[in-house]
Amino acid sequence: MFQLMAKTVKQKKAIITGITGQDGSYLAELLIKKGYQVHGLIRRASIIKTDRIDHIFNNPKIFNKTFFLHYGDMTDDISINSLIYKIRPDEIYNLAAQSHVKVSFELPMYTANADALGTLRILESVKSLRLNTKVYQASTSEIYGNSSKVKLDENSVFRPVSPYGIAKLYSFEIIRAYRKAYNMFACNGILFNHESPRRGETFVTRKITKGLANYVHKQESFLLGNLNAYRDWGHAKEYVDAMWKMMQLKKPIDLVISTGKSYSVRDFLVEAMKILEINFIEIKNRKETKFIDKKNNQLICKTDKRYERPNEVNYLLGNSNLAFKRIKWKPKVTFKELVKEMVNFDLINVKKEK
Ligand code: NAP
Ligand code: F7E
Repeated sequence: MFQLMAKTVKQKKAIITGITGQDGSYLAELLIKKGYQVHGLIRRASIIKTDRIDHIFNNPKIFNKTFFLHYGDMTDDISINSLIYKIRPDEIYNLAAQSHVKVSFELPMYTANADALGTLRILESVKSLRLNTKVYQASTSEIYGNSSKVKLDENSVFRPVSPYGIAKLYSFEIIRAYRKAYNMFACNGILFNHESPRRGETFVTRKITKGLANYVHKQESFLLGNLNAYRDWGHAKEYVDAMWKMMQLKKPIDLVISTGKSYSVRDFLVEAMKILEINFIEIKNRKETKFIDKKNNQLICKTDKRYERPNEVNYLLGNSNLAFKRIKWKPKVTFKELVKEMVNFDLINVKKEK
């Protein structure tokens, strides 16, 4: 009897765009564990860049059985439409984006195409194919722009200041508009910064942990931009859990996903040096700030204007009370634990590279 019942449970199908990214890789693991058939959208590149999903890709029990990869691009209508037509998924997690805020000032058109119109392409495909597919959109705290030092929630004002934030605000609003106009299950997770050992190496947290590992093993120094910006940093693994929980709700809602604590870039750097037992002195002049190793007088890192942005978001702090109420989501990993995990990961990796 039990066997008969088990057979009738339909395996859910999900498409993840951005599967090769930090969040895509954690989400793929989570959905596979939950018994989903997972289809990832992947861009063609001249080099192999599936590092974050190689452990899934190289598992013959999973690859092409419950986990599939398909070439496509968020800027290419046909690839999005034909993938959705072919798979007819129960859920789509739209995580693909040109996700670097500073790069968005240099590539504003491309960022708008991928990050704003890409979402529209998904919504239009689901709508025109008359599917009941649920759509999750990876929204971001960058849509708030500069706020006073208050906890930001679902009702705060959105005033983005970067091409990235503005493209993501378009996506946020188009998700809401399609939800209302066509009664679609479409929701936005307004995610504040989330990091992990899988974080891209050009984002500040990973720049710091990798930079310090290089300093420890190879005595190389590194450059940073604005040390005074504050971010609400959580762990990516916990944030993908929130995405899935949002998609299991009966009715779609938008939720802020954050830790409720904010630290500066300087705090992150200092905490990482503390873990590595590096005693430093900070020397400031009008041009730059330097961090010098007290032990040997060597330069650890210094600031450089080239890493500053034309518009900066100075302070971000989220309020996830609604997420706790509606999906029982609460982050557990503390700031110190997050920094420690990333520092230890890079320390071992750089040692292996040597
Ligand atoms: P990530 O590591 O930069 O990954 C981005 C993914 O998008 C990669 O798989 C990338 O593919 C893919 N992609 C980029 N442009 C594409 C295109 N034109 N067509 C198809 N795929 C494309 O980002 P993440 O940290 O995992 O973030 C996931 C999502 O959440 C993003 O939408 C980001 O904007 C948003 N978000 C992130 C944070 C955060 O703190 N991490 C916070 C709020 C919102 P390649 O590997 O080929 O480059
Ligand atoms: O910068 C400062 C920089 O690039 C954080 C993305 O996932 O989160 C991320 O965007 C802060 C900024 O992340 C360097 O000026 C100093 O104030 O790590 P980041 P971000 O811009 O907050 C949001 C929520 C997203 O949605 C995005 O997709 O650190 N900073 N020095 C630096 N930043 C970088 N990248 N490099 C530096 O050398």
